[in-house]
Amino acid sequence: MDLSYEKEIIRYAEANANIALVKYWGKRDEAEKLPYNSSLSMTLDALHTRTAMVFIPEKKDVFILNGILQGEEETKKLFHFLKPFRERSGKRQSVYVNSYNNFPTAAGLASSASGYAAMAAAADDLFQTRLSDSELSRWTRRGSGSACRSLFGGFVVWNRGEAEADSYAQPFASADDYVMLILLIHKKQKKISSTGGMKRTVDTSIFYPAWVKQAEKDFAEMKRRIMEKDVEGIGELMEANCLRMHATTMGAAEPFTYFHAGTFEAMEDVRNLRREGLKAYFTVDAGPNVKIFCKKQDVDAILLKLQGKYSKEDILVAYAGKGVQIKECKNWKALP
Ligand code: 2P0
Repeated sequence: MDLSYEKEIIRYAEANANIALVKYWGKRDEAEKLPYNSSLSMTLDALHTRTAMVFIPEKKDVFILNGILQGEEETKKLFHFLKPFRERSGKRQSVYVNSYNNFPTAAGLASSASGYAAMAAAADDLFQTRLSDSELSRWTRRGSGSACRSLFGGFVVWNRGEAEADSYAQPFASADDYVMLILLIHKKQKKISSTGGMKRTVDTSIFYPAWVKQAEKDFAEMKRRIMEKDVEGIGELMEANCLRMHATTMGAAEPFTYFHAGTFEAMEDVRNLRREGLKAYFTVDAGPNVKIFCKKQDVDAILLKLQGKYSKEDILVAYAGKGVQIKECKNWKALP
């Protein structure tokens, strides 16, 4: 594949991943990706996707992800995602998209969140659609639900909304006092995608109605605790909400779990940190890795304890990230 289009890249969009403290789990509308419940996340500076997009004189779009030319299925998804940008702008040219993540793809580290957020911002910039924040979030949501939250920095809320038009994310509060540590338990691609796992849960889990009912309460309560800067309250509710989400998968037909043995062990390690007086709390997404939430001032003490058991390379330290940004570059290949 001729990658000479790389030379034409002078701008790109950079979006951070986000980790939910109150999870998005289940869609009431698959095509529009409308959730059953509202969710709340923290945007993380350490994990990002960079996406560059330029017009090309080809018949079809070209999509390169992490240096690998994507096949028909992924390119079709991209084409579908870009449709509204083309319709709104009237610009029909094909595009060359070059995108990469600075972290493992599809291992429960929210690669689709930063991926689609960067894609939407790059498209908005290239097609000059100049969407409002809420509209950009709605269009991003159609790519991947959690991505609509990655457009913004700090703590972000995604209100489920009553209809398509009011289901989008908004910045909620600063998360500058907090840190999310990411313990890499397993870096390989997961067996059950979050989209697939969510659908199986919605369709078959006997626990799903209870999840929906409780998640909306958790969402309201989490907002209160964040405003009160109550780290223990935030952490305890974050853990409970995470375990409630994962419980739904075990009530599905057929039952499944994203947890590995190492996930359980890491959760217990976090509880042990608390027994030793440190305020550390876990959450787990649609993959085996464990994220640990704490205050900035406690991060060194927590790292010291964790490093007795986990290697340095397996612990990422993420501070509050910013919202999506458009950046200029002279040499795409030379970017760090
Ligand atoms: C979240 N997850 O709130 C939850 C918690 C995983 C567990 O959002 O089908 O990739 O593309 O809308 O956004 C992952 O699901 O799913 C996710 P789609 P998405 O972060």
